[in-house]
Amino acid sequence: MYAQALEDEFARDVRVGLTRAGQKTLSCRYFYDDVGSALFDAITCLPEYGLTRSDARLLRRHASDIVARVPARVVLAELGSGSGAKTRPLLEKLRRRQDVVYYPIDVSPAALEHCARELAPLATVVPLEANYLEGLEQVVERRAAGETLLVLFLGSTIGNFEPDAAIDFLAAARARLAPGDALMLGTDLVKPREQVLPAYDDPAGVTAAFNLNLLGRINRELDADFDLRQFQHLARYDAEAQRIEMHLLSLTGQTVTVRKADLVVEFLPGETIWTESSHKFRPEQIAPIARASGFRLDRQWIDCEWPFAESLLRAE
Ligand code: AVJ
Repeated sequence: MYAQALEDEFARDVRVGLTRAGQKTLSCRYFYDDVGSALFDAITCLPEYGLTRSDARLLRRHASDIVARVPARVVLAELGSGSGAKTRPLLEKLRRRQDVVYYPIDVSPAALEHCARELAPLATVVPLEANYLEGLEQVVERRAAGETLLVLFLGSTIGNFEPDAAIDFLAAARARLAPGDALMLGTDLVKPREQVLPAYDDPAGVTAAFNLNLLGRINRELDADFDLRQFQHLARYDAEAQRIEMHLLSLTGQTVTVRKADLVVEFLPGETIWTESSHKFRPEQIAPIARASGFRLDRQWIDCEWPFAESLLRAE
């Protein structure tokens, strides 16, 4: 999509989210500009945020096992590859068996460049700058006869979707695949509140900066005048809904103008903007999600240090 169309879409989403009756919202999709991506990388290094290390540990530990479960002549695609660091052990194992083609799919050109540079020695890297489903379509178009696809969807990004939307998304991915193709789904698991909450409310304030940067991005890209010092990061855990919620709390009554969204918006003191939900899963919830979206759960690997699951789903 062209830059202008992307900006229009951003402006539209901001207008809709901030004029909604009741709870104001902004989409977590917009966290990841250059500043936000750098802050997310910093989050993954925090001692409180075990998620990324757990994901990487599972893929490292079980790389041989995973590779043994996918047929020869597999092609790898990754939805939201970022720098591709977690994928390296899989490529290392696979290349002993076959030449590997790897399609990282990401909306960030910087991430794709980083990923291509890191992994080019291990595989033929074909970066696709696209959203997940568009990118997947491009991969499928390039598939040769006899090739199987292994799609990686790691990092518990699926947890950002509402439960129904998660199934819709996986079904849409499944619709682009053929029977026998596979999807590796990384999901953060339910864990004690004392373990999960600090991961989203770290004492150094990195997650707070990540959350507040969304307002900074709106200022920069949509010519707005949010005073970031008048908002506060808030993370809460809803155990029943199995999700972390992140909000931005308005510290005073204030009026904000977003010029490129034709918007003037009032905040009451104590009012919040809901910016992200991060759903957590129980291991036994994955098989029904897989079935509801046209897959079968083939195998699951779990890390107990930071409860997290990799689930290999097979397209039926
Ligand atoms: C990249 C979506 C997995 O939900 O844990 C990190 C994003 N938000 N800290 C998550 C995030 C706050 C992250 N995901």
